[in-house]
Amino acid sequence: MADLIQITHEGRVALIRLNRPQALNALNTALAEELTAAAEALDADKGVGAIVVTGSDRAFAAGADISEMAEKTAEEMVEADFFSTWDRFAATRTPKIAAVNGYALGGGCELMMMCDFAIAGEGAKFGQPEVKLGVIAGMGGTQRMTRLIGRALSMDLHLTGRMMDAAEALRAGLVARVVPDDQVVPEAMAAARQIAGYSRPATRLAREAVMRAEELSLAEGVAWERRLFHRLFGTSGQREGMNAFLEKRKPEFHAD
Ligand code: CO8
Repeated sequence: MADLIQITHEGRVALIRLNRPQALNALNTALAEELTAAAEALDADKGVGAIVVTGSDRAFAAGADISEMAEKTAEEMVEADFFSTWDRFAATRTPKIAAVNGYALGGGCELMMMCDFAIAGEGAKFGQPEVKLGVIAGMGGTQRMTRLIGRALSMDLHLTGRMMDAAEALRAGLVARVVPDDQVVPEAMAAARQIAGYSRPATRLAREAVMRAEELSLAEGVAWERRLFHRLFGTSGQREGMNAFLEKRKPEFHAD
């Protein structure tokens, strides 16, 4: 059987490509496990500073695999804690960029939202169409989308199942950038190279601090951020970054 994902490395950036094109990269259990194991291994590798996750030209991912789920019973779903693998993917700390062409629907849109930000092609389409299947989002969509784009639009997408185009997704804040379709992966790789060129603790803690904004009150979040800021003064990245600025030279960060 062909690998369900392909991983290539370019310097300190890893590119993960979902590889079930015949099923529009529908996310079955095997793919979830392979992708999560790969992300965890890359997360533990100090030589990797950023990860790009992408699909094919036609689909980032058209959702959880409906053929795998269709016959399952509630007992089986509870017993397997179906979809819990994705919590491990979301918990990886390396900055992750979703590079999205084509459909990002259901679980595909949810996988995109588990990444730290998304760069989409002009032809990309987004949605949470689970309601059309008699279910609801199950990989965090109702929660992450509502935090990202607000209740009104999130309700609209979850209740009508309609698709949102790239221009609307950009306006809504669902994606960070929209570029021509053939520029999606190059743009995401360039952003990933930029991130991977910085001090690894700085990018990890920046990510952690921003994520905390979704969980904490403003006062708690500001205090959390300040503690992380203080902690970075124990890293070689802080010394190198600030000294390089004062010495008017380009910083050389190490994976510390
Ligand atoms: N699962 C399985 N197979 C899929 C999926 C999917 N999500 N999406 C597409 N495919 C397959 C099709 O069955 C088809 O296979 P085949 O060639 O063998 O017939 C192939 O991919 C190509 O798809 P289409 O022929 O349909 O291509 P079109 O260009 O005509 O349409 C669409 C593209 C609009 C993307 C269409 O495929 C579609 O609507 N797909 C389903 C989208 C969807 O509903 N996604 C949500 C899935 S549910 C989910 O993600 C979370 C569920 C939460 C459950 C909670 C449980 C705990």
